[in-house]
Amino acid sequence: MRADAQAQPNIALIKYWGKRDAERNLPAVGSLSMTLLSLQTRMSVEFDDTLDRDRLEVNGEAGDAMLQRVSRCLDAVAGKDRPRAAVRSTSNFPIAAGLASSASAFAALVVAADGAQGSSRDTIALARLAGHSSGSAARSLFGGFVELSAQEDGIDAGAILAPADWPVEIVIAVTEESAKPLGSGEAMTRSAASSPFYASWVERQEDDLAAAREAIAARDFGKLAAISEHNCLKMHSLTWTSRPPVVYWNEGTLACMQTVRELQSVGHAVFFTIDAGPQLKAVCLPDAAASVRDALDATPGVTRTMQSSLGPGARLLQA
Ligand code: 2P0
Repeated sequence: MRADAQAQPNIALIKYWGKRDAERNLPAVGSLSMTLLSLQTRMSVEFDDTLDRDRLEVNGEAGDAMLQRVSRCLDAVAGKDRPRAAVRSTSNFPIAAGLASSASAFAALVVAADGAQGSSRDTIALARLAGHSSGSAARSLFGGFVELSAQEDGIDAGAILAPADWPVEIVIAVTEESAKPLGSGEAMTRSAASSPFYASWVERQEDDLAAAREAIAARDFGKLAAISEHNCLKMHSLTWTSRPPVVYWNEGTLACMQTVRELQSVGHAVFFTIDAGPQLKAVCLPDAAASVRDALDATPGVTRTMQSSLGPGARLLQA
Protein backbone atom coordinates (compact mmCIF):
# COMPACT_ATOMS: atom_id res chain seq x y z
CA MET A 1 0.00 0.00 0.00
CA ARG A 2 3.02 2.30 -0.41
CA ALA A 3 4.45 3.88 -3.53
CA ASP A 4 7.06 6.55 -4.23
CA ALA A 5 7.10 8.95 -7.16
CA GLN A 6 9.21 11.77 -8.49
CA ALA A 7 8.23 14.86 -10.46
CA GLN A 8 9.96 18.05 -11.51
CA PRO A 9 8.52 21.55 -11.67
CA ASN A 10 7.72 23.10 -15.00
CA ILE A 11 8.24 26.65 -16.17
CA ALA A 12 5.46 28.16 -18.27
CA LEU A 13 6.43 30.10 -21.39
CA ILE A 14 2.79 30.81 -22.24
CA LYS A 15 1.21 31.28 -18.84
CA TYR A 16 -1.84 29.91 -17.09
CA TRP A 17 -3.49 32.91 -15.40
CA GLY A 18 -7.23 32.82 -14.68
CA LYS A 19 -9.78 30.14 -13.92
CA ARG A 20 -12.85 29.18 -15.94
CA ASP A 21 -14.35 27.28 -13.01
CA ALA A 22 -12.93 27.76 -9.53
CA GLU A 23 -14.88 24.82 -8.10
CA ARG A 24 -13.30 22.32 -10.49
CA ASN A 25 -10.09 24.38 -10.81
CA LEU A 26 -10.37 24.56 -14.60
CA PRO A 27 -8.06 27.07 -16.29
CA ALA A 28 -9.56 29.83 -18.42
CA VAL A 29 -6.66 29.67 -20.87
CA GLY A 30 -4.30 27.10 -22.33
CA SER A 31 -0.61 27.17 -21.44
CA LEU A 32 2.72 25.88 -22.67
CA SER A 33 5.64 24.89 -20.47
CA MET A 34 8.97 23.15 -20.13
CA THR A 35 9.50 20.40 -17.55
CA LEU A 36 12.81 20.66 -15.70
CA LEU A 37 15.33 17.94 -14.85
CA SER A 38 17.38 18.88 -11.83
CA LEU A 39 14.83 20.49 -9.50
CA GLN A 40 12.99 17.54 -8.02
CA THR A 41 10.21 16.59 -5.65
CA ARG A 42 9.95 13.06 -4.30
CA MET A 43 6.72 11.92 -2.73
CA SER A 44 5.93 8.80 -0.77
CA VAL A 45 2.32 7.77 -0.12
CA GLU A 46 1.44 4.94 2.21
CA PHE A 47 -2.21 4.07 2.84
CA ASP A 48 -2.54 2.68 6.34
CA ASP A 49 -5.78 1.39 7.93
CA THR A 50 -4.39 2.02 11.41
CA LEU A 51 -4.09 5.81 10.93
CA ASP A 52 -6.95 7.98 12.19
CA ARG A 53 -6.07 10.91 9.96
CA ASP A 54 -3.75 11.82 7.08
CA ARG A 55 -0.20 12.84 8.00
CA LEU A 56 2.03 15.05 5.91
CA GLU A 57 5.73 15.64 6.28
CA VAL A 58 7.44 18.20 4.03
CA ASN A 59 11.22 18.15 4.04
CA GLY A 60 11.21 16.38 7.42
CA GLU A 61 8.75 18.74 9.14
CA ALA A 62 4.98 18.61 9.72
CA GLY A 63 3.30 20.11 6.67
CA ASP A 64 0.02 21.10 8.28
CA ALA A 65 -0.53 24.15 6.04
CA MET A 66 -0.77 21.91 2.96
CA LEU A 67 -2.52 18.96 4.60
CA GLN A 68 -6.05 19.83 3.55
CA ARG A 69 -5.11 20.21 -0.13
CA VAL A 70 -3.15 16.97 0.00
CA SER A 71 -6.07 15.10 1.62
CA ARG A 72 -8.47 16.40 -1.04
CA CYS A 73 -6.09 15.27 -3.77
CA LEU A 74 -5.85 11.80 -2.20
CA ASP A 75 -9.68 11.65 -2.05
CA ALA A 76 -9.81 12.45 -5.76
CA VAL A 77 -7.34 9.67 -6.59
CA ALA A 78 -8.43 6.95 -4.15
CA GLY A 79 -11.99 7.91 -3.17
CA LYS A 80 -13.31 9.42 0.04
CA ASP A 81 -13.58 6.00 1.73
CA ARG A 82 -9.87 5.31 1.32
CA PRO A 83 -7.62 4.45 4.27
CA ARG A 84 -5.82 7.45 5.78
CA ALA A 85 -2.31 8.03 4.43
CA ALA A 86 1.17 8.92 5.56
CA VAL A 87 2.62 11.28 2.95
CA ARG A 88 6.24 12.35 2.88
CA SER A 89 7.59 14.94 0.47
CA THR A 90 11.11 16.17 -0.12
CA SER A 91 12.21 18.82 -2.59
CA ASN A 92 15.72 19.94 -3.44
CA PHE A 93 14.67 23.58 -4.04
CA PRO A 94 12.84 26.31 -2.06
CA ILE A 95 9.09 25.76 -1.88
CA ALA A 96 6.33 28.39 -2.29
CA ALA A 97 8.66 31.01 -3.75
CA GLY A 98 7.51 31.05 -7.35
CA LEU A 99 9.47 27.97 -8.37
CA ALA A 100 6.39 25.89 -9.16
CA SER A 101 6.74 23.63 -6.15
CA SER A 102 3.00 22.90 -6.13
CA ALA A 103 3.31 21.64 -9.71
CA SER A 104 5.94 19.02 -8.89
CA ALA A 105 4.32 18.20 -5.54
CA PHE A 106 0.84 17.44 -6.87
CA ALA A 107 2.16 15.70 -9.99
CA ALA A 108 4.25 13.39 -7.79
CA LEU A 109 1.38 13.00 -5.31
CA VAL A 110 -1.15 11.70 -7.85
CA VAL A 111 1.38 9.27 -9.33
CA ALA A 112 2.39 7.95 -5.90
CA ALA A 113 -1.23 7.72 -4.68
CA ASP A 114 -2.34 5.94 -7.83
CA GLY A 115 0.57 3.51 -7.46
CA ALA A 116 -0.07 2.94 -3.74
CA GLN A 117 -3.68 2.17 -4.53
CA GLY A 118 -2.59 -0.46 -7.04
CA SER A 119 -4.26 1.19 -10.00
CA SER A 120 -2.54 2.30 -13.14
CA ARG A 121 -4.34 5.19 -14.73
CA ASP A 122 -2.95 6.60 -17.96
CA THR A 123 -0.96 9.82 -17.95
CA ILE A 124 -3.75 12.12 -19.10
CA ALA A 125 -6.08 10.79 -16.39
CA LEU A 126 -3.36 11.49 -13.80
CA ALA A 127 -2.77 14.95 -15.31
CA ARG A 128 -6.49 15.78 -14.93
CA LEU A 129 -6.39 14.67 -11.28
CA ALA A 130 -3.24 16.72 -10.62
CA GLY A 131 -4.77 19.73 -12.35
CA HIS A 132 -7.71 19.59 -10.02
CA SER A 133 -5.32 20.37 -7.13
CA SER A 134 -3.00 22.75 -8.97
CA GLY A 135 -3.53 23.85 -12.56
CA SER A 136 0.16 23.85 -13.42
CA ALA A 137 0.69 20.38 -11.89
CA ALA A 138 -1.12 18.80 -14.83
CA ARG A 139 1.80 19.84 -17.06
CA SER A 140 4.46 18.13 -14.86
CA LEU A 141 2.99 14.73 -15.74
CA PHE A 142 4.73 15.15 -19.10
CA GLY A 143 8.35 15.79 -20.07
CA GLY A 144 10.07 18.31 -22.33
CA PHE A 145 7.88 20.96 -23.97
CA VAL A 146 4.27 20.47 -22.87
CA GLU A 147 1.03 22.07 -23.98
CA LEU A 148 -2.15 22.16 -21.91
CA SER A 149 -5.37 23.14 -23.62
CA ALA A 150 -8.32 24.50 -21.71
CA GLN A 151 -11.71 23.28 -22.84
CA GLU A 152 -15.24 23.97 -21.63
CA ASP A 153 -15.47 20.84 -19.55
CA GLY A 154 -11.88 19.92 -18.77
CA ILE A 155 -8.28 19.98 -19.89
CA ASP A 156 -6.17 18.14 -22.37
CA ALA A 157 -2.40 18.01 -22.11
CA GLY A 158 0.56 16.30 -23.69
CA ALA A 159 4.22 16.57 -24.65
CA ILE A 160 4.85 18.43 -27.90
CA LEU A 161 8.65 17.99 -28.10
CA ALA A 162 10.97 15.67 -26.19
CA PRO A 163 13.97 17.08 -24.27
CA ALA A 164 16.50 15.46 -26.63
CA ASP A 165 14.85 17.05 -29.67
CA TRP A 166 15.74 20.61 -28.66
CA PRO A 167 18.17 20.92 -25.76
CA VAL A 168 17.78 24.18 -23.88
CA GLU A 169 19.05 25.24 -20.47
CA ILE A 170 17.22 27.15 -17.77
CA VAL A 171 19.10 29.31 -15.27
CA ILE A 172 17.01 30.34 -12.27
CA ALA A 173 18.10 33.50 -10.46
CA VAL A 174 16.82 33.36 -6.88
CA THR A 175 16.27 36.86 -5.48
CA GLU A 176 14.17 35.91 -2.43
CA GLU A 177 14.05 32.57 -0.60
CA SER A 178 10.91 33.07 1.47
CA ALA A 179 7.29 32.35 0.57
CA LYS A 180 5.47 34.74 -1.74
CA PRO A 181 3.01 37.24 -0.23
CA LEU A 182 -0.07 36.10 -2.16
CA GLY A 183 -0.71 32.65 -3.64
CA SER A 184 -1.20 32.48 -7.37
CA GLY A 185 -4.71 31.00 -7.11
CA GLU A 186 -5.97 34.01 -5.19
CA ALA A 187 -4.01 36.45 -7.34
CA MET A 188 -5.38 35.13 -10.61
CA THR A 189 -8.94 35.22 -9.28
CA ARG A 190 -8.35 38.85 -8.33
CA SER A 191 -6.96 39.63 -11.80
CA ALA A 192 -10.01 38.07 -13.47
CA ALA A 193 -12.34 40.11 -11.28
CA SER A 194 -10.60 43.47 -11.49
CA SER A 195 -7.91 43.91 -14.16
CA PRO A 196 -9.25 45.91 -17.11
CA PHE A 197 -6.91 43.87 -19.35
CA TYR A 198 -8.21 40.43 -18.39
CA ALA A 199 -10.70 39.95 -21.25
CA SER A 200 -8.08 40.76 -23.85
CA TRP A 201 -5.59 38.41 -22.14
CA VAL A 202 -8.02 35.50 -22.50
CA GLU A 203 -8.98 36.48 -26.05
CA ARG A 204 -5.38 36.59 -27.31
CA GLN A 205 -4.00 33.52 -25.57
CA GLU A 206 -4.73 31.19 -28.51
CA ASP A 207 -2.60 33.38 -30.79
CA ASP A 208 0.29 33.29 -28.33
CA LEU A 209 0.01 29.51 -27.97
CA ALA A 210 0.05 29.10 -31.75
CA ALA A 211 3.14 31.31 -32.09
CA ALA A 212 4.99 29.37 -29.38
CA ARG A 213 3.95 26.01 -30.84
CA GLU A 214 5.24 27.06 -34.28
CA ALA A 215 8.52 28.38 -32.81
CA ILE A 216 9.10 25.09 -30.99
CA ALA A 217 8.28 22.97 -34.05
CA ALA A 218 10.76 25.05 -36.10
CA ARG A 219 13.36 25.22 -33.24
CA ASP A 220 13.23 28.98 -33.79
CA PHE A 221 14.77 30.37 -30.59
CA GLY A 222 14.30 34.05 -31.48
CA LYS A 223 10.60 33.56 -32.17
CA LEU A 224 10.11 31.59 -28.95
CA ALA A 225 11.98 34.30 -27.01
CA ALA A 226 9.78 37.09 -28.38
CA ILE A 227 6.44 35.42 -27.71
CA SER A 228 7.48 34.09 -24.28
CA GLU A 229 8.69 37.45 -22.96
CA HIS A 230 5.57 39.13 -24.36
CA ASN A 231 3.23 36.62 -22.72
CA CYS A 232 5.09 36.85 -19.38
CA LEU A 233 4.91 40.63 -19.33
CA LYS A 234 1.20 40.51 -20.18
CA MET A 235 0.58 38.16 -17.24
CA HIS A 236 2.41 40.51 -14.88
CA SER A 237 0.49 43.46 -16.35
CA LEU A 238 -2.65 41.68 -15.14
CA THR A 239 -1.30 41.41 -11.61
CA TRP A 240 -0.09 45.04 -11.54
CA THR A 241 -3.50 46.26 -12.72
CA SER A 242 -5.54 44.13 -10.33
CA ARG A 243 -7.30 45.86 -7.45
CA PRO A 244 -5.60 45.82 -5.03
CA PRO A 245 -2.48 45.35 -7.15
CA VAL A 246 -0.18 42.37 -6.85
CA VAL A 247 3.52 42.94 -7.61
CA TYR A 248 5.63 39.81 -7.49
CA TRP A 249 8.90 41.43 -8.58
CA ASN A 250 11.60 42.92 -6.41
CA GLU A 251 14.66 45.01 -7.28
CA GLY A 252 16.65 41.89 -8.04
CA THR A 253 14.05 40.78 -10.59
CA LEU A 254 14.45 44.04 -12.51
CA ALA A 255 18.24 43.87 -12.29
CA CYS A 256 18.07 40.34 -13.75
CA MET A 257 15.87 41.56 -16.62
CA GLN A 258 18.53 44.17 -17.38
CA THR A 259 21.23 41.47 -17.31
CA VAL A 260 19.26 39.40 -19.83
CA ARG A 261 18.88 42.45 -22.10
CA GLU A 262 22.66 43.02 -21.95
CA LEU A 263 23.35 39.37 -22.79
CA GLN A 264 20.95 39.61 -25.73
CA SER A 265 22.63 42.78 -26.96
CA VAL A 266 25.96 40.98 -27.31
CA GLY A 267 24.36 38.12 -29.22
CA HIS A 268 23.60 35.45 -26.62
CA ALA A 269 20.54 33.26 -27.25
CA VAL A 270 18.67 33.92 -24.02
CA PHE A 271 15.30 35.21 -22.84
CA PHE A 272 13.53 35.61 -19.51
CA THR A 273 10.31 34.51 -17.95
CA ILE A 274 8.95 35.20 -14.44
CA ASP A 275 6.15 33.43 -12.56
CA ALA A 276 4.18 34.23 -9.40
CA GLY A 277 7.28 35.20 -7.46
CA PRO A 278 10.40 37.34 -7.85
CA GLN A 279 12.73 34.73 -9.34
CA LEU A 280 13.74 35.26 -12.95
CA LYS A 281 14.13 32.23 -15.16
CA ALA A 282 16.53 32.67 -18.06
CA VAL A 283 16.00 30.23 -20.92
CA CYS A 284 19.00 29.82 -23.20
CA LEU A 285 20.68 27.59 -25.74
CA PRO A 286 23.39 25.35 -24.20
CA ASP A 287 26.26 27.42 -25.71
CA ALA A 288 25.10 30.49 -23.80
CA ALA A 289 24.47 28.80 -20.44
CA ALA A 290 27.86 29.48 -18.78
CA SER A 291 27.78 33.20 -19.71
CA VAL A 292 24.14 33.52 -18.61
CA ARG A 293 24.81 31.89 -15.27
CA ASP A 294 27.96 33.96 -14.61
CA ALA A 295 26.13 37.18 -15.46
CA LEU A 296 23.13 36.36 -13.26
CA ASP A 297 25.39 35.28 -10.38
CA ALA A 298 27.02 38.72 -10.59
CA THR A 299 23.69 40.60 -10.69
CA PRO A 300 22.83 42.64 -7.55
CA GLY A 301 20.05 41.05 -5.52
CA VAL A 302 20.68 37.49 -6.70
CA THR A 303 21.23 35.20 -3.71
CA ARG A 304 22.03 32.13 -5.80
CA THR A 305 21.39 30.55 -9.16
CA MET A 306 20.26 27.08 -10.15
CA GLN A 307 20.49 25.46 -13.54
CA SER A 308 18.54 22.73 -15.26
CA SER A 309 18.03 21.20 -18.63
CA LEU A 310 14.71 19.67 -19.68
CA GLY A 311 13.55 16.45 -18.09
CA PRO A 312 10.89 13.74 -18.11
CA GLY A 313 7.39 13.72 -16.67
CA ALA A 314 6.29 12.44 -13.27
CA ARG A 315 6.91 8.76 -12.69
CA LEU A 316 6.84 5.99 -10.11
CA LEU A 317 10.12 5.14 -8.43
CA GLN A 318 11.05 1.54 -7.74
CA ALA A 319 10.56 0.67 -4.07
C1 2P0 B 1 1.92 29.03 -14.86
N1 2P0 B 1 1.43 29.97 -12.64
O1 2P0 B 1 1.43 28.86 -15.99
C2 2P0 B 1 1.42 30.19 -14.05
C3 2P0 B 1 2.27 31.39 -14.28
C4 2P0 B 1 2.09 30.99 -11.91
C5 2P0 B 1 2.45 32.02 -12.93
O2 2P0 B 1 0.26 28.11 -12.80
O3 2P0 B 1 -4.59 27.93 -8.40
O4 2P0 B 1 -0.25 26.93 -8.34
O5 2P0 B 1 -3.28 25.87 -7.84
O6 2P0 B 1 -4.37 26.09 -10.07
O7 2P0 B 1 -0.95 25.83 -10.51
C6 2P0 B 1 0.76 28.71 -10.64
O8 2P0 B 1 -0.51 28.32 -10.38
O9 2P0 B 1 -2.46 27.52 -9.45
C7 2P0 B 1 0.79 28.92 -12.09
P1 2P0 B 1 -3.74 26.80 -8.91
P2 2P0 B 1 -0.98 27.01 -9.62
O10 2P0 B 1 2.83 28.29 -14.42
